[in-house]
Amino acid sequence: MTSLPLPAHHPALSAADPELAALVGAEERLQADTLRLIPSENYVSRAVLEASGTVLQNKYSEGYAGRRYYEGQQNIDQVELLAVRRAKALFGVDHANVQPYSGSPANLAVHLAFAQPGDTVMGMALPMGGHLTHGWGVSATGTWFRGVQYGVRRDTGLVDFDEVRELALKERPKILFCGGTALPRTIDFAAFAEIAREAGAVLVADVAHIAGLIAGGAHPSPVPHADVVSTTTHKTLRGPRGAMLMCREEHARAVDKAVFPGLQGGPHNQTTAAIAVALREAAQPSFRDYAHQVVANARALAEELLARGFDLVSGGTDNHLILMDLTPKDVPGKVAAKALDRAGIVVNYNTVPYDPRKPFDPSGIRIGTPSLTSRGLGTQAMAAVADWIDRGVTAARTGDEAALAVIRAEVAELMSAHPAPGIPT
Ligand code: DSN
Repeated sequence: MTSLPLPAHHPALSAADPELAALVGAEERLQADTLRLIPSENYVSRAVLEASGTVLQNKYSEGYAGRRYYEGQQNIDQVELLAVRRAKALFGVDHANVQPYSGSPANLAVHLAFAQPGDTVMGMALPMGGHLTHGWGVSATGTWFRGVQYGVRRDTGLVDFDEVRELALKERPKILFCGGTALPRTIDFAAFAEIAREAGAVLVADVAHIAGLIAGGAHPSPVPHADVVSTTTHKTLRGPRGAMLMCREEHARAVDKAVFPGLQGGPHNQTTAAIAVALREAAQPSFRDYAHQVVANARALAEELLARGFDLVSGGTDNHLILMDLTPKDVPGKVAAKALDRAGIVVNYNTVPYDPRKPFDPSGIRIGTPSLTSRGLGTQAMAAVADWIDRGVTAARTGDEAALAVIRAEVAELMSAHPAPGIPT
């Protein structure tokens, strides 16, 4: 039995399973006390958390609203239709499917909808900033399909559209993915769309990282350009862990069929409800302010890091994300990430383009500003954040645990002044 304190705001859980309740409480404290810089994470509101924990999870509802394989859908149909309606309005799309369990199943569903096993699919290489599910070799999308991959230029860290066009015209993929997980710059959806048209490919914009920025008007929308938009709902969009596929009407049937019955069974209705809540939140004027502040904070943080001699891939950022190559600092990414974690700063180690090191021990770290912005930190706080990272990376190199402990105390003090959304104090 753990000796961790029980969270008083989870009375039923604490009474029924104190061991688990204590771990939940500990995670709440960890998320409250630390500076969370992983760019794909965020803090959801209490309303989103409550919707995720409702009795909607007790219900099976395979199928779609009005066409279910189970009875008793009077409320579930309304929940799903509400989420769909809000997604369509927020992103300006013809069709939205809110049932994918998460981003990877959503992208696999796209493969089922538009390609046959063995067909060629094209996406950005994982070590260049792409995603596993865009045809990378170790993923089902790269073993059941024939993945071909583009990258970024070594000198600029940016996509070379001449290279993408040349590859697409040579390989003629059925699907062309744009987007990824470590892309600090604006995605030129129009340029990708032109190449996809020339090559006869379906263009899928995977905007999982930037969906909230798009909803808030802080990043251009893929909607006029892409055939399909794939996104998770839990990153900058600040919803529950889930995903959506959005598309033009002409692709609606193929997408729906691929999600169910092609890939999944019953949708997670409690998640659908929480997605609906998050979409309502994202349609408020305050969310536009949030999205623009995320970008302003990332830009300010990038400037502060550059001023401290950090090497940023592509020289900076246009969005919420910064990718740093720590080679000039003489510290491997993993060593730095683990030291920063001990200092209360949570990042992830990451490959950088053309990384000579291995993915499990790469040269870089990846950081972002969605979570700290959700806690109300503004550009004026970014000098302190950069300073902590700088001191933390130096301490990682010299093995100075005392310096990490000092940073941890300073971080906790700042965080205590900025309560975390969704976490009772
Ligand atoms: N795992 C997500 C990320 O951290 O970017 C992508 O799937």
